[in-house]
Amino acid sequence: REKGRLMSASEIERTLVRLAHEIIEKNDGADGLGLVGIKRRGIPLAQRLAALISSIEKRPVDCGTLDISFYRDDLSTYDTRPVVTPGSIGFDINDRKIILVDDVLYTGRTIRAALDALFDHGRPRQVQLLALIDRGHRELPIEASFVGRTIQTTQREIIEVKLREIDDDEQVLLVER
Ligand code: 3GP
Ligand code: 5GP
Ligand code: MG
Repeated sequence: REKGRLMSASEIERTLVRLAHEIIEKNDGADGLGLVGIKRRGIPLAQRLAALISSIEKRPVDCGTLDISFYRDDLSTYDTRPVVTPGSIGFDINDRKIILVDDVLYTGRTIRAALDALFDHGRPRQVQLLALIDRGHRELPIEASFVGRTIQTTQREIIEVKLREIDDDEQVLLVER
């Protein structure tokens, strides 16, 4: 059941522009930077941010992806951890400043798993975290370096993130389970 709209398409766009500037400000430019989007909706967000940073700084910005669905430590049905698909990140992360990008930050378990998967690919110099929405309810000591919106939610609420690349629609909704 829909309870309201949290962000419109233009609000998402403006927030991404602001986040791109924050990333550049915190990192003194785009030198050594690499973005990594976490499957599904983190991927188009990372690609848009990389394009924004690239046009602001007038230089290419690496952008890769991670599929961490098999890495979640709460999925006990998987008794072995799968090997990471080689080349999913697509650039050398060694000594780079990596920004993990996800749409919604919740318990933090996905990010913990993403860090595991990331370090299977190499040794970044630093890892930062960006979430479009922080909905609270962390179960691990993980916080985002860059946040689009902080939304206090109940456990029964869900943030529905719709992005044009995946959903043919673009907005953020608050939904009751
Ligand atoms: P995403 O992969 O595009 O980010 O976790 C898989 C998908 O399920 C996520 O999409 C997310 O949109 C959706 N989802 C919505 N609410 C929840 C939730 O409370 N927990 C999890 N794990 N996923 C959720
Ligand atoms: P975690 O609980 O590990 O922080 O989040 C698990 C995954 O589900 C992450 O990819 C996160 O983006 C997604 N997720 C968790 N809660 C929500 C939510 O309310 N809405 C959406 N769209 N994704 C969510
Ligand atoms: Mg997500």
